[in-house]
Amino acid sequence: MSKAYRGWVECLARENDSRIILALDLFVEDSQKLLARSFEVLKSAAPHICAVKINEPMILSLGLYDKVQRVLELAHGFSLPVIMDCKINDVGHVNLSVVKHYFKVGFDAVTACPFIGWQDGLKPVFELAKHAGRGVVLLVYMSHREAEEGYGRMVMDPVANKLRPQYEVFAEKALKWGADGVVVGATYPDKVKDVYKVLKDEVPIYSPGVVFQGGRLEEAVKSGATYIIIGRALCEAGRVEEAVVGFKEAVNNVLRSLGHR
Ligand code: BMP
Repeated sequence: MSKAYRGWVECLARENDSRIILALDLFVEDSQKLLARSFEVLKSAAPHICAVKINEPMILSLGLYDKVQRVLELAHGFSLPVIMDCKINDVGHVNLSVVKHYFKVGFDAVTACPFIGWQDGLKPVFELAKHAGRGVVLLVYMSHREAEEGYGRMVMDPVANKLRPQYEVFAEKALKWGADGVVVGATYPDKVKDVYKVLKDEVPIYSPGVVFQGGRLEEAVKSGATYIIIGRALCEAGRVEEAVVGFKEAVNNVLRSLGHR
C-alpha cells in the first residue's frame, strides 16, 4: 500500500477539517481561459479541501507537459495532493506507460478500473505506485444511471463458489491489492454501505455524484463514505469558497451526529 499518498490526504483532511475533494471539471474551450478559471477555483477552494482531482478533458485541453503542470504546481503550493482521474483500463504494459507519464509530471494518484484484473492488467500500476509513494484508487461502483450493468451484475465467485455482486468482489480486490481508495457513487448509498461492510476502515471510500447527479452528501457519509468528490457544484458556483465551506460543514455535521469527532 502506498502510504505516502494516502497519509497525505488523511493529514490534509485533518488540517483543513475537510473531507471534500475538488474535481476540477471546467468545461471551458479556450485553454488560456480554462487555466485562468482553474487557478481561480483552486485558490478559492484550497483552504477547505483535502485533495484535487483532474480528469481527461483538462489534460486534452491544457496539455500534460504544458499548462497542466502549472495547475499541479499551484495545488502542490497549497500542499494538496492531486489525483489523475484516468480510469486506467488497458493491458499492463500500456497502463504502465500511461501512469509513468502522470507520475512524471507530478500526479500523486491515479484512478483505475478493476475489470482488467491483476496479472498483465493493474499489477504493474500498483507496483509502480507503491515504489513511487503514489496512490491507486479503484472504481468499485460508479455513480451514473447504468452503473448496475457492469458493477452490479451477479458474477460467479470461484473462491466462494457462488454468485455475488461484482462490486463486492471488486471491494475485496481493493483490500487484496492494497488500493489507497475506492470510488462508490453517492447516488447509491446502499452500495456505499455494502462496500463499507467489506472494507471497514481499511480502505477509504471516495464518493462522487452529489448535487448535479442527484446523490445526497449526507446519505453517502452516513453510509460510510470517507471523502466526497465534488465537481460542477463547486466549479460552476458563483462563490466557490462559500460553496465549499457549505459542503465541508455539511459533511462535518453528519460526522458529528455520528459521534466521529
Ligand atoms: P460532478 O460533481 O460535477 O457530478 O462531478 C463528479 C466527478 O466525479 C467527475 O469528475 C466525474 O468524472 C467523477 N466520477 C463520477 O462522477 N462518477 C464515478 O462513478 C466516478 C467518477 O470518477
